[in-house]
Amino acid sequence: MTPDNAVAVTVHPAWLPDAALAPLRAQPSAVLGAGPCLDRVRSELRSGGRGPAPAEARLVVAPVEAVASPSSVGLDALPEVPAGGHAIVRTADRTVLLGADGPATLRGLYALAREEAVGRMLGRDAAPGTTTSAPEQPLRMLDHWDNMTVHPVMGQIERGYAGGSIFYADGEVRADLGRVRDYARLLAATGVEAVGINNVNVHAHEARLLTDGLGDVARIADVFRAFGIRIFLSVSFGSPRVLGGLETADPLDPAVASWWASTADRVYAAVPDFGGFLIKADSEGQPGPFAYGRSHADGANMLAAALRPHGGTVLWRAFVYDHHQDWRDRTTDRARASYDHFAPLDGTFADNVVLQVKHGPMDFQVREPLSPVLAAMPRTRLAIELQVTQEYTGQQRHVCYLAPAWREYLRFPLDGSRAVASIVGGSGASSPAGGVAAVSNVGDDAFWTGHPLAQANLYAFGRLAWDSTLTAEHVLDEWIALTFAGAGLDDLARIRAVLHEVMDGSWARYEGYTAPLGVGFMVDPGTHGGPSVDGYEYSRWGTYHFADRDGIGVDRTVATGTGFAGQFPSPWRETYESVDTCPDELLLFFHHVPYSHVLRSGKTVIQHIYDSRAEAVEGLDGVEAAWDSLADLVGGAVPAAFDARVRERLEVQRASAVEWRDQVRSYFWRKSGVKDASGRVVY
Ligand code: GCV
Repeated sequence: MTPDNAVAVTVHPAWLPDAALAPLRAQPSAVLGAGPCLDRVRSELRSGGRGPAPAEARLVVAPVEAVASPSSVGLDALPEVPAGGHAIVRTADRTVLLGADGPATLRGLYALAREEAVGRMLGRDAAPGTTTSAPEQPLRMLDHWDNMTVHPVMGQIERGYAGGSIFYADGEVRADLGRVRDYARLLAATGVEAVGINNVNVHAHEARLLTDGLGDVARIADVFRAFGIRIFLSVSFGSPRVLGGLETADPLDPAVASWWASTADRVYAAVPDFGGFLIKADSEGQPGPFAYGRSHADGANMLAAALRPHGGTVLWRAFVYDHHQDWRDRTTDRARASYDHFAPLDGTFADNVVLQVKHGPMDFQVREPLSPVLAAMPRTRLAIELQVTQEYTGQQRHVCYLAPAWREYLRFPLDGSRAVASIVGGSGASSPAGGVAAVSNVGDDAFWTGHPLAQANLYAFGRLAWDSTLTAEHVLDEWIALTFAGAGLDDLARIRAVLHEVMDGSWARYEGYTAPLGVGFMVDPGTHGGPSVDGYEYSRWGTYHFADRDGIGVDRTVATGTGFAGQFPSPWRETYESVDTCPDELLLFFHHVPYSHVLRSGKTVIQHIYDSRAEAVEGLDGVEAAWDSLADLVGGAVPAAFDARVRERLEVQRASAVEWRDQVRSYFWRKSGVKDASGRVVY
């Protein structure tokens, strides 16, 4: 019989190969408690019921409520188990893992496997004693921009770079949800607890998941439930018209509210632990309350009322802006839009509404300031939205390990004192809790993420949502230790060194050869791949760099520009307002400066543009050489297919990076007429 967590041979096991669970499976274990997640614990441990009594087992795993007394699990006293988390007690002869509930116990089991793997890699034995772990964020969610059908422009997964959807094929929910089960398992091991299963751009066919498709939605929910993960549906605000035959979707119309209430009743009849609705309204063509002269709070609260009897949540996206701008009009600033729409609504959203705010004010660029909305709504539950799928960060063809970026965002003291992680997590002050959401990077590709190394981003998202104080390097160590758990220690040490060399600096490197100093975009408006320096310059989307013969950048100051800098609380509004204090990496986001402007690094803007594009590409030599140095491990510790895919992508990355370098350097030479002082070739 095939073990029920086995993956097809062609699918890479990512961070849960058998070898990662082997040390736990080798110990005589006892599992207490009942429920789908405890069944999963038993199946992970291969404990078929004939194991030792709990008091004699080497490993005891249980939700705390299932433990009758400390002595029944061989302990003198039971530890405090934090809400949503777990405690691990290690004595000389046993390990006892206690979870707050079934899902937390399962997550704890994966945490134990992780600790074993990292300890093995680093040669560190776990010390006796008690450790506890609790999630920093209540909401830890991955959003899928998956369509059921293949969209003529966007493909099946909007901004997806890893093949088709694991949920849908040929316009239907897949009959075989085996990949979904394996995915749920991977997510549970990172701490993710919620998944949005369809694109926020809700097309006509997918809209029906909410009604006709509920049986299939329930099948997906069943798969995730076994891993302690709730599901959400993206819904169209226009559903009462599109699906319900009403003439309006006006949130204040009683017939509309009643349609949503009875629809929610049917959803919960099919999926009792359904998470709620994720909604993109009045954004990029999606319907919303503005059409009826209503506010976003009116819209969100009406949906919240429909979900409230069932304990559901509305995740309302704050990504609202005018995408029909005129490039000639310098007064409209897309960066301002989200704050202008939402900050005045603080305190008016129902308590089962979470406002989901992209990390930056624009759109997941490789460098943006934090969104000031995150500091402007202390009486609203907020979630920061990150992007694991690499829409603007190399499309899973370039190595771009994003944990350093996410950690920077989550630890940034945006309201002057508290880190963003605390603001959204609701700790340390009166703000109510929201959490962290991100757009997934997974498809039906054999490596899940197209680029095998992009798996580390998916892993890191869950881990940083759990604990944003973890360093990016540590999270990478965890991913390496688990993913290569089957490697001998010497090989593992080499793999570890190489992957740090390839990945630690990859976000900075990607930024180095693409759009400079926070100015953003410079990509093709359709695919969002680059380079296309003027791709958006005369478009309607509000994303401009304003380069001319004298200078570049967007004046977003209060004094002379769009005023966006003034949306930040102190000290950031002053920091960004002044060209003297604005960090170099954000200079062109906030200021239009001459090419001769001297950065705090001591270089002029133009020389920085020239040098950093070239140096970033030169940095790829080291990356490629590092990967090459593992050649003798290929077919052994490094699977041949993994190596082949990485090599293929490194080649594509180099070609693309060279194109970025040469086009950006040539563009600015032609605009400015200023020579590159380094003497490198400019075309
Ligand atoms: C799902 C960007 C992307 C769109 C995406 C949108 C969003 O604009 O390019 O594909 O739509 O963000 O976040 O809603």
